[in-house]
Amino acid sequence: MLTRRAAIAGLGVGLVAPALLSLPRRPAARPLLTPPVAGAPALHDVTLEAKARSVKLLGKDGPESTLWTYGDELFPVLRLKRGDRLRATLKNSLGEHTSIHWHGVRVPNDMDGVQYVTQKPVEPGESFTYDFSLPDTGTFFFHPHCNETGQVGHGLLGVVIVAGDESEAFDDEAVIIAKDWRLAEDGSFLPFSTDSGAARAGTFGTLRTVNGVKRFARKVPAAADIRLRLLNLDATRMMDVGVEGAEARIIAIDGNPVEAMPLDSWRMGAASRLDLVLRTPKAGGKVRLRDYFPTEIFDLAELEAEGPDRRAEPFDPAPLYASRVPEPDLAGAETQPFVFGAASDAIASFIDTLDPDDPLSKVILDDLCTASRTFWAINKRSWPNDGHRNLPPPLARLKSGKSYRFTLQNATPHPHPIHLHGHTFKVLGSSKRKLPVHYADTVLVLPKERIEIAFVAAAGKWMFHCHILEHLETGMMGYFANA
Ligand SMILES: [Cu+2]
Repeated sequence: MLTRRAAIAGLGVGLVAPALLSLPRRPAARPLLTPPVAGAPALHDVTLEAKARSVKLLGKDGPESTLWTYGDELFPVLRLKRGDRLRATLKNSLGEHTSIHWHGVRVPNDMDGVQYVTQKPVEPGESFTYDFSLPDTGTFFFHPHCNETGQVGHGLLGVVIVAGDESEAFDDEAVIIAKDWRLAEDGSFLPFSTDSGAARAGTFGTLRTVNGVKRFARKVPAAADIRLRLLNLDATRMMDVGVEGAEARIIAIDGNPVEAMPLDSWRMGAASRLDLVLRTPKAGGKVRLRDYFPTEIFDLAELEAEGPDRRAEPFDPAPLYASRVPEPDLAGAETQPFVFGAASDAIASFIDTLDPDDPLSKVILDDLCTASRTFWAINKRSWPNDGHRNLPPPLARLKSGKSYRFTLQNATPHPHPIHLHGHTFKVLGSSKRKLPVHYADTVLVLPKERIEIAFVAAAGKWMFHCHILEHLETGMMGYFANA
């Protein structure tokens, strides 16, 4: 059993120090390239049927578990190009209402998939068609937005890959989806949420998987530059990701290209994505993608090189094309503070600003969209539980097209991955860590940490919440109403 400490110590003594002496100087990061004009957009028509399906997650001799999936596949991957149009029909064959939220995709507000807030719930037997264009390249995902612990906990997740960021093609690509499951030994699901978990760091799964298997292994071409698209789609887990057996660079965060930077280790909260490129070893060599966060290191992937060498030149991946996310005006931005904390008595004193007939008010009468208890708050306001009559007013009303600078302050002893719908924000820095300036849609805010982000507001009602699913269900969620 190798611990993180032993592995790092081993690396320090055995590998890193002597190797450094002989390594050529690291070339300066090459800047991102200006994206070309997108080609003619293609139309992608897909049907995503949300339905129950039996899968042997506990091994092929183990019991069956009843998962909920989009179609016949666990975690379907939709591949499109920047500028393409996606027309995705959600067909609900479950016994409860659902929707699809396109995490990280800058969609029009009415395509954002939040029940009651941006659309009517898609009831059992009903369908709903999402229709929008993909403005940005990157690695994204999709999931429902009510009863998230239950629906995502059962497996309702899919991936959207928007191509068009590579100025030179890599030799291979692997999609790596990390997600744990709350399974009993007989294959049935354990309760997805517990009071002790929801009020602390979250309720963890009992089975850790990547792409639905306990040990994910794959063959890759030898001496090749391969791209890994890693998605942390767990409801709770935080990971410290690193690579052993190959030189690796981070090339995108939450799908947004960055100037290639060496991967030492990168911390990923729930809902975060990381794109890496690495140079594989010669045939027979192995590369491990590892999570150093748990006491016992977990291997997310084992990649074994095979076949003839693909490349002889030194490892220096071509820069990606830059994203086209609107650049916030930092000098002219309005600053707003947001404190993520425990629920307080303030939840009892909501001002009912919404008309009870407003569709938004219906959200709290629906027990799929609210929990029965409240532990968390944003700026002392909690997303209501089902004991409240009305929704709280929005956290703020922003002006579309205007730049905002938010400070995100974590006043709890637990990390919170904070997600803003419909926007890609610029992470400017942290009060505790050296973070590169980068674009993201979800940012991990550690205990006692303050993170600054900036973005240009878009029109509509946009959710703002922690992506530890139990936290959003027990109060750590709000919304912006932007005109
Ligand atoms: Cu949280």
